[in-house]
Amino acid sequence: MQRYEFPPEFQFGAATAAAQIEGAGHEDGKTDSIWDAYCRTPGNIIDGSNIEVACDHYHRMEEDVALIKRLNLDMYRFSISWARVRPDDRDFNALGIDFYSRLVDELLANDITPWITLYHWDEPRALLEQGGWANRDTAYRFAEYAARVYEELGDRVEYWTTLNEPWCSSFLSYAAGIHAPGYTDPKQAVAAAHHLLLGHGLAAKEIRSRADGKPLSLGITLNFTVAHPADPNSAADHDAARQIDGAHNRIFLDPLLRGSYPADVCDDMREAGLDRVIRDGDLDIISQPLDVLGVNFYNGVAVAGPSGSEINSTTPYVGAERIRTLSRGLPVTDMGWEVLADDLRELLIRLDKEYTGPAGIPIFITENGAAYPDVCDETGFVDDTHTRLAYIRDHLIAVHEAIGQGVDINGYFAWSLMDNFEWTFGYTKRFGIVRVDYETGARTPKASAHWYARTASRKGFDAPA
Ligand code: GBH
Repeated sequence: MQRYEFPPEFQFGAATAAAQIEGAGHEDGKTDSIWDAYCRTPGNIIDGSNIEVACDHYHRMEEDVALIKRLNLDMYRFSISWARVRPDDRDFNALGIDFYSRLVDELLANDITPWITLYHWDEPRALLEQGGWANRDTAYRFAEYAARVYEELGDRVEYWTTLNEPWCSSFLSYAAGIHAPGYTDPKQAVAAAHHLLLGHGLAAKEIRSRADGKPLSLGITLNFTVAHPADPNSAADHDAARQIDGAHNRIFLDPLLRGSYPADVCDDMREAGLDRVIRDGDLDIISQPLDVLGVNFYNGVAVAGPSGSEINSTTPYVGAERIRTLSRGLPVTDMGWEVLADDLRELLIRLDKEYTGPAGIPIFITENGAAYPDVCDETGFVDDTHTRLAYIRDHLIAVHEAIGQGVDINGYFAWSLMDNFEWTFGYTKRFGIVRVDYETGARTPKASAHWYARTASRKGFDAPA
């Protein structure tokens, strides 16, 4: 056995998102988010489910905070529902704001640090009627909403994330047609990506200007992939890896941390109109100083260019439609995503070298985890020792190794605290370290949760060498 010890200041947490857990879809003044609407169209969600009730967290908030406390977690990352706080993008809703204010107070009373994400994909449907993120004005609406939430909660909350995974809310949502609103228009996707970044910068300015000496750790969370050329000797495969890296990682990293879009990404996305949506001054707004970078990581991929063989994924990438994802023969999760913790270590070392190190900003892993087809006993207990627990343990080892190589990583959030609504997959995919019985609402910690609770309290664990 080997001991993996984390620095005493390293924080352990778990993450969720409003639309995935809250429910109360139309209560206390909340009106439709784009996901409420998306769920109503038959065929969009594979089990035909919706988010009207989800995990009923809105009504079980105190119980859920007590659960986080029992798991010894230092931090809890949650998101605020824009449609609850500002229904229809009109008047701010006092009852909606009050829910989050009570949640923050409950966390603080239990000595758990709140970490707020302002946008985890659930804007008011009214904004979509104006074009959603393809409309530049949405960035300004987002900054207004962010400013108000900060005014309400900034006295008690230090950690603020503007956006969760802008790749998903642009390319997956406006080009791939996989997430709400389900569009398949590369031009709108590229506009959405830029307007999301602009919204981030505008919101960051509003928040920073209101901090007024209060402790503030302001950042953004990106989802990263690690793209390997399927055949290291193939120039076409290397170019495919370059494009995927550009379309997932660098298209967001470079404007944020270097103040410009990468030249090759501009070329790849010229036809989709990337250069046409950028206005003078935008990049200065986008490259606001960051205090922290949130890293979400699930899996890497091997990719091949136009001359490869077997096709097993059809994820459309703007400017890279002919790229194919090939199996590396690794074990996969219930999502079909390959499991290789080394990819996370490689990513963290690269981010440190090329982006966060030079900028002098720390990394937090804001999401990492896995869905597996759980089997529970009659008490609701799931023994996920050899699936989810192993995934989280191996990725924490990768984080530990990256820290050992000098990467400044200050914390890790497991995705997710509890089983929840997995977007297009409805309730069929379980990412929780805590099981949710959707009939009764009962929460039951899985083996992974027990292990994670021990890890959090000891700031480390033992694992086979
Ligand atoms: C996150 O997104 C979300 O923030 C969270 O809400 C969600 O529940 C969670 O992850 C689990 O899905 O090209 O087939 O190898 C995940 C973002 C983007 C991760 C696509 C996997 C590549 C899949 N995902 N990515 S593939």
